[in-house]
Amino acid sequence: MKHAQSAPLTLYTFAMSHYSEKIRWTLDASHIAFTEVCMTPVFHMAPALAMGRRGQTTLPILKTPKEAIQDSPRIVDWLARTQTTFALLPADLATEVRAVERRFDAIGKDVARALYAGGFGHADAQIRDLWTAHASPLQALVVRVGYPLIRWGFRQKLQIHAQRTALAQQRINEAMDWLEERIAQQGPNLVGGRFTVADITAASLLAPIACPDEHPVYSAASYREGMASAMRPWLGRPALTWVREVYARHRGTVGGGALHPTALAA
Ligand SMILES: N[C@@H](CCC(=O)N[C@@H](CS)C(=O)NCC(=O)O)C(=O)O
Repeated sequence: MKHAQSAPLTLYTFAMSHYSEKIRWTLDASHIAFTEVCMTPVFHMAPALAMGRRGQTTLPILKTPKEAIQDSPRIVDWLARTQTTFALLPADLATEVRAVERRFDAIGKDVARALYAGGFGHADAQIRDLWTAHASPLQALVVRVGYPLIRWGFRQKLQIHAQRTALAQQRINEAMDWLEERIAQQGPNLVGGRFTVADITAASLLAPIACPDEHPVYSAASYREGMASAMRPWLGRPALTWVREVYARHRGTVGGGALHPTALAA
């Protein structure tokens, strides 16, 4: 049975994660109150495993009074099932919306891969700052001292090497090609002339490259400068203009209460 939001929800995220932004935005756009807990890489693993109970360490995780839901499409399922104010997955468009959601979820790791591949080495200071922006003093010390090792771990996990990074670029290009063709045919909403989870997913997953002004992390000067060379292959793409326009039109206030843009703006 659907019910209006009454009990508190907690969203566990990384501030800079595009999958986290997808759910943060979905909650904001649905006027569902939540508290955000921004986690620190490495230190997120044990809590994510314990909460998710799926043998996975990914964020976002949405904690409700009854359960913890890991994986953004599963969170969307839960919102659709339970929340009366959730109107971003109209029944008559659901199949198509979910297909577009899957299409852009599928390039999330490629976006991370491409950005870290370009950022590691010459934007390490910015990446260290991002990884420690919400850390306790002890966590920050561990991440700063252990940065070379953690970076190595990221390289292994995301398979950051020339061949895989080239494939990531190609897959991002294909997603942008699809998006540009779609908006040329259908106008600014990707499905059914309405703002849906399809638009939120595509815009969120490409936001780390589009750097919309409304996003507290991607709008920071240090982020934009640090990632500039990694983002260069897509400079001027209409798909990124679309992302910025969707943010300007629909993003509104960023909720959750845990993002501290000033900490990242230097
Ligand atoms: N399928 C997942 C993917 C989420 C994901 O890959 N999250 C990344 C951050 S952008 C993450 O948590 N990485 C750390 C880890 O895997 O331990 C979803 O849609 O929520």
